[in-house]
Amino acid sequence: MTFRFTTAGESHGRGLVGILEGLPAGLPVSAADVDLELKRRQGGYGRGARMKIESDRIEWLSGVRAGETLGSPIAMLIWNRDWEHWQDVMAPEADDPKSERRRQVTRPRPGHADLAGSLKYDRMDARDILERASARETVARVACGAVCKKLLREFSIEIGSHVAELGGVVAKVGAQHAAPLPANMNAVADQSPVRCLDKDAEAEMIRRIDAAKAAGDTLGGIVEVIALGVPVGLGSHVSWDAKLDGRLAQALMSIPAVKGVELGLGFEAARRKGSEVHDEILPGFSRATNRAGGTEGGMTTGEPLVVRVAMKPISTLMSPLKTVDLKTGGPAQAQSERSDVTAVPAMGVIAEAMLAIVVTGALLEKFGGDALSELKRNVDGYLAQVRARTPRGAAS
Ligand code: EPS
Repeated sequence: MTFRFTTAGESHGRGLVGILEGLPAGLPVSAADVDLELKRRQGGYGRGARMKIESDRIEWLSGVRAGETLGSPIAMLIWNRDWEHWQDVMAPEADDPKSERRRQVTRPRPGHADLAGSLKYDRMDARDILERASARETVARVACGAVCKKLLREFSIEIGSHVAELGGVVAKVGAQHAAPLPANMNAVADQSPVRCLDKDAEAEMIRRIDAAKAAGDTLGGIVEVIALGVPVGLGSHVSWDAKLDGRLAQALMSIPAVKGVELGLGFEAARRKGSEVHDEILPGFSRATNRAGGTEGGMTTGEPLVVRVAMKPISTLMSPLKTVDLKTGGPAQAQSERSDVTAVPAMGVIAEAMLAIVVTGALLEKFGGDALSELKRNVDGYLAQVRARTPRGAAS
């Protein structure tokens, strides 16, 4: 069964749906496991009033029975509480031709999907675009990612993230800094209002969020996402679309407002000599360093996957930029709907989900199995084969 996932739903519509197909039967999973991740995504200093309205939880629609997956498509539903206030605006039924729908958006926001989407889909009301382009959709991604994380945990693969930069403030903790990452990274990061592991940087980030809010502006940042325990050999060098680094870049770049994805040293590798970039191979096939960020030739190396994800500032500005009105064609100020000042802390949780989904896809592709027991046997057999290659007398 091919592994795939998709989502459906609009920001102020009835709700969101996440569908995962191709997971093995017999994986223990509960709504509480998923809701925990949804709660993490809702947090973060700099979020707007919407997060006070929502309290995201899933309802299983299919694919799980008696606390275990069935191997059939897993569908999860998350209701939008805010829909109560938007029922008439979002109603699927046609309006009385004499009345105009409320809350139309005709002044597209620079940086949002509003303008390109309205032209492409031939819409006069950009709400037809922005409702789906909204990052609210990421709730369903995080739900799917939470189930994937459960599967990965069965193989001791753990995924975490922290905010490495926000509003131009750089945290001095992370894979590229001397200060090591804590073993329980998420537990520590989740204690911080901005999910930052550097207390001094955290205080400055909060100051900058407050200042941006006061100025009607928004802030972006960079998150570092890390997967520990990933076995060597996921993905492949043989074809462009099999390469795991490419698949990670695509998945992470698809998160709303993400503009850059780096693996390991990323762009910095282009500035260094080869001797200062590549990770020397030690007896036992371990590495002296992990500057590659856990992939070589489109395959995992067995070292941690380290991905940095850059998010631009949110495009809804309370002090709006210039635009053109879709109806009149004349100059205007962009629409300023209620929004967040920054969603960088939440983006880390979303990036974890996307990383979990990609690694799950690669794991299932390599090892297959209709039941978790079968998948485990397949993984164990492969790991034994790799261990048998370790030269005699080498460190294990
Ligand atoms: C978003 C705008 C805001 C955010 C929303 C994403 O929503 P609203 O317009 O309802 O205030 O809060 O994010 C979420 C609702 C969420 O769950 O993350 C946008 O335009 O992208």
